[in-house]
Amino acid sequence: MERTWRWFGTTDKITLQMLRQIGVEGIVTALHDVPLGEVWTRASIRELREYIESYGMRWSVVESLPVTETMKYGGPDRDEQIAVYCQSLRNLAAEGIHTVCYNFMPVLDWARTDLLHPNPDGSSNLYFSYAEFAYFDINILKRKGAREAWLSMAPLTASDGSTIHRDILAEVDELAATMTPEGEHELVENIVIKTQGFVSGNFREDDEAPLEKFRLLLDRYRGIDKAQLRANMKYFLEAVMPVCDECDIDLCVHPDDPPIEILGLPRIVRTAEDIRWLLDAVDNPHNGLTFCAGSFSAGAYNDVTAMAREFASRTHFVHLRSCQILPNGDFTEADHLGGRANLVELCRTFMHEESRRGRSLPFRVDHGRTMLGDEARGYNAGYSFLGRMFAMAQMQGVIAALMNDG
Ligand code: DNO
Repeated sequence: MERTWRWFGTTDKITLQMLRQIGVEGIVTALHDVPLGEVWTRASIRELREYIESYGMRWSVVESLPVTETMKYGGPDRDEQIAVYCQSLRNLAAEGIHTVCYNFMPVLDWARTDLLHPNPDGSSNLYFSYAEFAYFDINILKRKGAREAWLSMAPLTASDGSTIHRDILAEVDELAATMTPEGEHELVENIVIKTQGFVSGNFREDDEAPLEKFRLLLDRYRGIDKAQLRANMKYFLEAVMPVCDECDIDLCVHPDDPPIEILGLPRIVRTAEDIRWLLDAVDNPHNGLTFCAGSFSAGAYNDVTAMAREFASRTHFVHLRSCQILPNGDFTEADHLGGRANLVELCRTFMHEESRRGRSLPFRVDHGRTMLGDEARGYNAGYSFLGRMFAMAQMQGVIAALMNDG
């Protein structure tokens, strides 16, 4: 499997010199400076590609070419935006880049409530707390109907399949009793700014009124239910597939992270049934999947090993990461050799797939612990250096052992 690493461009504190020393072969990146909705020009793609190549690596995967909100909710300018998207795809292919990751999550790209959740050993991990997320929704965002929605929320499922009985509203009220303005500020930073700002999403690190923007975006989805969002995704896929065919681009959707419905928004890339739907809706090998084991493993209803086996033939990019669901239903990111996703088994499955195809599949370790001083270096949330390097070495060992077994 091709060892790749997500790198955020020339301003990333983790440099290509560093990555070369630790054995990275391919780079996963995007033109992070291009504003949402604008064409990625051939010249800018070439410049970044040549920069990467000057360090002896290749630009293997684009993560992500952003699908703008209008394409997701079906706004009046969606065809215009699809044309921009197609042009960027053509330009990428012309520069030799043929694997493109994207997501179809409304408004929020990914969500966590705590970015430095302490582990007993002194390192830290990303964490998602239902109570804190509900607090953000009800007390900070003040979304209309939020309290009622959390009240009627379906019970959470534990890792062993049992039902978790939890009074989220009581927990929110308990949090409210001790919450400080700093605590609220931190939640907004974690949910909206620090996790979204660097992934070329809707929010920037210097956004002055992120909550206003958030509410406006949520508004755009009024009346968009699961069926409508699916229809919009199918429309998008049907429109871009001819370009993918013409340019041999593997487009691979990233699952919803976490795989739950949040903020009253439909999320349609969460479960095996969703993936089956989207691969069948436009049955073309170029319409593929980014198999993000971390996102899938955060949902107790997802059997990650079975999903890998079922969808390997349509997987074009693999994210190796594993989550642990806690007894109260919250989840945290586990060690890469632990948690719900059996990454050893997943490597075996994808290595079989590689032999079947006769070409290698790019993988990257997704996220990693923050450890041994990573926390003081100002890396992007979840994208530490030492923690990710440690995880990559673990995965490299697993892959070497499997290769040895034949
Ligand atoms: C977060 C990432 C996501 C992912 C995009 C893909 O760490 O997994 O930002 O890159 O959703 O489009």
